[in-house]
Amino acid sequence: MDLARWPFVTSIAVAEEVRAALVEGQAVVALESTLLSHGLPPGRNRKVAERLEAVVREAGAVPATIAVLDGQPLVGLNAHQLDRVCDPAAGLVKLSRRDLGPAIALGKNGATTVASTVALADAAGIRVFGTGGLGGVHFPLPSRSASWDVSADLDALADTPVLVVCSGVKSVLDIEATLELLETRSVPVLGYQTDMFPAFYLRESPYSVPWRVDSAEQAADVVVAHQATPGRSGVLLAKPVPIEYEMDRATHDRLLADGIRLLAERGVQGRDVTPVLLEHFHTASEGVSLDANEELVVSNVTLAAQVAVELAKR
Ligand code: PSU
Ligand code: MN
Repeated sequence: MDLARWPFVTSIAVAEEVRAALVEGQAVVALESTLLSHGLPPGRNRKVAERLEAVVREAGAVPATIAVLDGQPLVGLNAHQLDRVCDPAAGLVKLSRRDLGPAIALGKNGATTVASTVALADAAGIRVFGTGGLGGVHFPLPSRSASWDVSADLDALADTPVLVVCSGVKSVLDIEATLELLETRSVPVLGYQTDMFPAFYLRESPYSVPWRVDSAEQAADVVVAHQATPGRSGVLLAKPVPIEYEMDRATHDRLLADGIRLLAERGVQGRDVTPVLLEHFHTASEGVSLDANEELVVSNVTLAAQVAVELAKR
């Protein structure tokens, strides 16, 4: 036990079912709460929360949705806690990893991003996490030569030995720079049944993945082998949105251009960028992007559960 981390670990409330599965060495999949509270509209988010937990169970694993409620980090939520996460009236703050301390100390309600979910999952002993899209490197503002808006999700992957299953990064990001940074930080990037890195609503970005796997077994093999190499980085497994839900590229590019203009006009910055952009897509596409978002998360979480089941056998 790393004594320096002990106070943090004991402050986390792990749900009984999750704790039992971890003790028995059974498969557990961590799920984030930001995509529910800040990425999907009220009502719809609660249904998605339930669907995600259901697909994890169908695959033979235990779901652990992660959030902070009343200053308490929770790993595994009951129905009432999921209600609160999905209720806009509960006023959940979007918490990156750096926000965990303040939220705990000040007794806040918060939704965890990839970065903070991965940190809490790791502290609880969970090795697999499924989500929609990873944060990444934003394009620089016109006033700057380089971007300083780089998601903490990348740092979390760089120093947390967790498998993250997602559909790449949102197309508003600088995908090329994001992939470069993942290389610098020694995070292996695997394409699931694809040679191209996906772009969230679209199945392909113009960039190839360094490695490809074609089954959950192969992905589990890579995780085990990677964790035996020096360092504490995680693994990124990228699975494209299911083909029948991929957005039309022309529509996508138009909405993206409008979205970027909207962000500039409204002066949206920092942690509000992603939620505002997702909202714009969902409204302007009349729900087409919402369906795509839901289906890609469900498909990623299903794959995460399959890999977790494989890992539990080893
Ligand atoms: N995937 C989704 N919807 C989301 C997100 C991911 O389908 O809302 C969230 C995740 O929580 C991710 C965050 O960590 O977007 C990235 O935010 P930022 O770019 O501010 O780091
Ligand atoms: Mn950011």
